[in-house]
Amino acid sequence: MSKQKIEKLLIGTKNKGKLQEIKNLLPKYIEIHSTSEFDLKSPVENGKTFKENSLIKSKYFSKKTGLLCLADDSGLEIDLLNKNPGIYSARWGGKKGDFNKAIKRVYRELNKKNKNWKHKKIRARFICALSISYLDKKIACVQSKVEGIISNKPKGKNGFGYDPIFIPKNRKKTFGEMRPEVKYKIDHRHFAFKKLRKFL
Ligand code: ITT
Repeated sequence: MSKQKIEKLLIGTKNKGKLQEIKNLLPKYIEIHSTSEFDLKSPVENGKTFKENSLIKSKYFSKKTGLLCLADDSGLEIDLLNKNPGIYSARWGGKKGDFNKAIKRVYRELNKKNKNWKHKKIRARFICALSISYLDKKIACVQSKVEGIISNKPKGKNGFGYDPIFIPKNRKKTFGEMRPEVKYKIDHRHFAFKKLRKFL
């Protein structure tokens, strides 16, 4: 598999932000397909880790379409919240995926833990597990992360999800304030992709 170049690949995600970012990371010779071309629901993500959930998605979408599938399971771990929302990051946005709501919940939970949190460095990291499967067979599964802190207010309109509240290490701006080309070169997905490159 590693010697044979991939020609066609389905990106097994319903998240438009991820899809855009993944399209940018993939080599241009690959013919990319997205889940919107098919009438498919998402699988139940009942894994205990990012990697398990990523494999659930890549296997599910591959079996449904017969295409080789790349899936991403990702999320934000906040140390003061015992690493939550973690694998539940999407669920904190509710059924409609409302990230204003998810961000408000992050601030509410931080307030509960420590009223003074805005004056402290709240360590956090984005994690990304990427997997490639063909039908029920795992071809690859890798994970990477980017360390940072939580901004004491949401900043910036770029990106998606929790981008407005995450400031990567050694930077001043949140991901939400960065131009996409800048974020794409330093985030969790970029580093996971580096590990995946040998399979492409
Ligand atoms: P799919 O399962 O269809 O891929 P999803 O949004 O449900 O879409 P996840 O279960 O992996 O995906 O949830 C990850 C959540 O973590 C996602 O909804 C985002 O809110 C957040 N997230 C992941 N990567 C992010 C990034 O680069 N910037 C901001 N938020 C991110």
